[in-house]
Amino acid sequence: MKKLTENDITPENLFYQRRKIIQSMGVLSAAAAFPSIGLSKTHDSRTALSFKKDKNDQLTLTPENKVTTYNNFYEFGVPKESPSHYADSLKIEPWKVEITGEVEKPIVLDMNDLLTRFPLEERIYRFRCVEAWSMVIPWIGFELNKLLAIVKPTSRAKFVEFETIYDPDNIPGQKNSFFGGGLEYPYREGLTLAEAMHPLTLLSVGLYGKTLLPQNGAPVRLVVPWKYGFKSIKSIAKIKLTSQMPHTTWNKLAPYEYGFYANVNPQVDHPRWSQASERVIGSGGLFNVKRQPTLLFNGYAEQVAHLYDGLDLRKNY
Ligand SMILES: Nc1nc2c(c(=O)[nH]1)N[C@H]1C(S)=C(S)[C@@H](COP(=O)(O)O)O[C@H]1N2
Ligand SMILES: [Mo]
Repeated sequence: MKKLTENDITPENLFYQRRKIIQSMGVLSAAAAFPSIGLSKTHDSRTALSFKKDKNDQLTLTPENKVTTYNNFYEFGVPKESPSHYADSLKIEPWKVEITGEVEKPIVLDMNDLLTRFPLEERIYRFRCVEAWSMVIPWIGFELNKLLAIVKPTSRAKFVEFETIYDPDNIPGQKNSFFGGGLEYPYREGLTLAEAMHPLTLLSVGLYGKTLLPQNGAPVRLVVPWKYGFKSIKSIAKIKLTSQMPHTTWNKLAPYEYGFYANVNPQVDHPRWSQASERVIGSGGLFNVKRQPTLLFNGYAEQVAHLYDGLDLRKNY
């Protein structure tokens, strides 16, 4: 998979180093070289949300400008800064999310439903990408189980499959496979029903007090804080309850590297790099981004370990 990732080729400190060198040449302005940094957006689609505050003050938040400019959203290009440049082309109005499959009451939610039907709450969660970097993000959303309670899964429902919007006319990576990192689109992810029902599993419609920017998966994305970030699928258009384990995008591309479970685990390395520690995005100075140990289940073991009783976490990576 992530055949070559930004992590392999452009560590963040190198990126800044590059930018400094270009600035110091005095020829190019930083804005010309890195439009996302030098130019603020001419318009900002975000609106303020009302929500119940998370009282958790144990974690140090990643600066908002990192959360919105250091992204993985391959539909809008592979380099970390690409989604913040290009994801504005995502058409989010009107938006519909279909919930179908093994349910008694299939429904379609529109934008208004997503923002008003379920009381919104803030959740300050650790976020750990499989590429060994991490953030702490104040998400806003509601528990997926609240939505599942409305559609009523049948007794045959064992898994939940998620699909990102498919709209190649407005999503460059879906039109051009090279731009889109060679993934098969639409992007798909999945959870077991028990994982989907867990109170930590969030459908997020915002972060830092406002609705999501497109690069973060507007208008609605999944957040599963104890799993690697690729499980947290963005810009969801379809949710389907199934009896069979769903095909998921990264697992299909490179099954040996990306499992269905993808639980954060410092003891199970990625075949091409260690998962024992992680770079803390936004920490330290330009040249000394902090590293910290990776935590089992990303620090949520107490809440989620029971979901995997009797499962070999090495085999089921
Ligand atoms: N549709 C879609 N969802 C996606 C991705 C993607 O490329 N396409 N990347 C995943 C990966 S690898 C990560 S780490 C997170 C990044 O979320 P963030 O950019 O909001 O931090 O989104 C996940 N969801
Ligand atoms: Mo990721």
